[in-house]
Parts: sequence; C-alpha cells; structure tokens
Amino acid sequence: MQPFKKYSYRPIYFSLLLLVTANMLQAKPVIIDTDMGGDDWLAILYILAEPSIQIKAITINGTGLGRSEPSSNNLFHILDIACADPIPVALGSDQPRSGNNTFPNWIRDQTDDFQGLTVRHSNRTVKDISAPQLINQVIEKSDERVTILVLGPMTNLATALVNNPALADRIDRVVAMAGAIETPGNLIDLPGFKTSNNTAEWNVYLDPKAMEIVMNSINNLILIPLDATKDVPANGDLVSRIRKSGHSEASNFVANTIEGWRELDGRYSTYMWDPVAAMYLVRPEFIATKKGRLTIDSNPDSITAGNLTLTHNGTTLSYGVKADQRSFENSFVEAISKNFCESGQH
Ligand SMILES: [Ca+2]
Repeated sequence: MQPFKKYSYRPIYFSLLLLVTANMLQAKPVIIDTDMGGDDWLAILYILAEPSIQIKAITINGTGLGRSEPSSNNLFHILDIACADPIPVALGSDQPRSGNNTFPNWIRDQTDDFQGLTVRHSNRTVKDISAPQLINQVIEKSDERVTILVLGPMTNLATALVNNPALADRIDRVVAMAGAIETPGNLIDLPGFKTSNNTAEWNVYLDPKAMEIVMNSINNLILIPLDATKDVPANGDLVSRIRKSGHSEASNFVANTIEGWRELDGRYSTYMWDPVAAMYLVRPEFIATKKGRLTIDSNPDSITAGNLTLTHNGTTLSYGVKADQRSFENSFVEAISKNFCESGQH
C-alpha cells in the first residue's frame, strides 16, 4: 500500500504550496526609510522576519542618527546576517530640508561605528540614484500602492514628494515613528547639545519642514509617536527572552544591541521606538490609535521646532496613543528567534 499512502499526502503538499503562494501574493509592498540608529537595526530585522511584508527598497536618511555612507555598511551587515535576498538600497542627503538641527556628533559617531560591533565585508552595493529617486522609482513601477515605513526624519520622503507631487496618490499609507502628541518630547541636554524644547520628538525636530511637507501631502498618515512607544521599554527581561528563544546570529545581534544601550550603572532607559512602529504594519491591533487634527511648528530655529499641536484647523491624521507591551514582546521575540538563514525570507 506504499504507493497509495504516498498519494494520500498529495493534497497536503498541494495545500501547503497554495498557502505559501497565497502568502507571497498577499505580501504588502513596503519601502523602509531609515536613519540607521540601533532601534532601526532591530526594526529592519523584525520586518525581514515577517513574510507578510515584501521590502521593495530601503532608503537611508542621513539627517538622523547615522550618516548615510557608513549607515549603508551597517545595513548590509544586517541584511547579510538575516540572509536577505537582494534589496535595492539608496543613500539620502545628510542635510535636512531646512535648518541645521542635528544630533551631537558623538552620538552620530557611535551610531556609524555600529555601537562598536564588527561590521563584516558585504558584497551588497548601493544604487547609483538617490534615496528620493529610488522611492519615486519603486512607487511608479509598483502595480500595487506602496506603504512607506519612515523610521527617521522625513527628509527623503519629503524630497521625493516635492520632486513629484503626483507620487502621493500612489502611496497606500505612510507609517512613521514620529512625534509626541499628548506626551512630553524627548529632547534633553546632552554633551554638545543644549535645549529648552520639551515638546518635540527627535525625528520631527531634526527636519520639521520635511514633516510639514509630508503632513500636507499624504492623506493616510499614521504616526507612532512617543505616546505609544513609551509603553514598550527595552530592558533586561526582553534581552533574556530573546536569548532563551533564539540562537541565530540575528537573534544574538538583537540581544547584544539592546544590551549595548545600558547606562554605565547597568540600568536601561531606552525604548523599542522603531520596532514598535514596524510592528504596526503587521499587527496594528497592539497599538490603540485615534484621529486628530495637528499643526506643526516647522521653523527649525523656533524654541518649539517640531512641536505637533492638536488644533481644530490642523491636518487630520491618525496617531498611536497606547501600545500593549506584552503583545509586542511576544510577537517580537517569536519573529526575531526564527532561523533567518534556514527559512530564507526575502
Ligand atoms: Ca530611527
């Protein structure tokens, strides 16, 4: 009866094939725009682990934490440890749309230096077009409307929209880690940086004019602000869970990165900012959102530069107000713990 037995399994194989094919067909096209800070690295790995997302391009923004050129080498390391298929990558400007707001150089140096982790050689290369040009090209070529996940200042997307305003109609939605709406901002005095701005969030502060352009152009804009990300701290419990659940190069990298954020006394004081925004693409239910009308102080030299205010005549958009930490951690640990190089995503 061996031949019959063999045949009896055929429908199962066929169903599995259909399931895999259907999943590939349904995978949502996404462009990731990143300033390649440590939390961006984790957000990108999380997206790479998610079969429901098809990464069409990664554009690097040089106006946030990382500078664009060294950021590309760090990105290639991450794509390599995740055994990612080739993904188009392009560099953006290191200069914001207006003003000169910037992180202090020592923070940018640490970011570019990959937190002291060794970057291995990669055969990947950047495209010979700019980040805004690549955004434009991917959206124009795509049959489906594309989602853009912005994990840094809005410089690249704003420039793409200024160069081609018609692009806005071909974008499905923009999800961005940006802003502090009903919660204080996160600018603080640092060595080499003094501020009295206690309302802005870094990504918006660094290029407020770019944020204004995006707010005025994109109908479906969803902000994942500090209001939601403050519910998901990066801490030792999360590191322990990751270390227990996965032993791949990628999961070790994630655990080491979070551990690298500890203060000198061992405490953790950071959050899973960008991974929270990234997870919204896959599991939106873990973040409670609401709609509001917002205006922005887009003058980069203002004392409230980058401040987003709820007003009756502002731009209508959605923003996260609360995130479920437990739900985030369960999904994040499960995704990051997979063996990237065996399952061969993307
Ligand atoms: Ca970022």
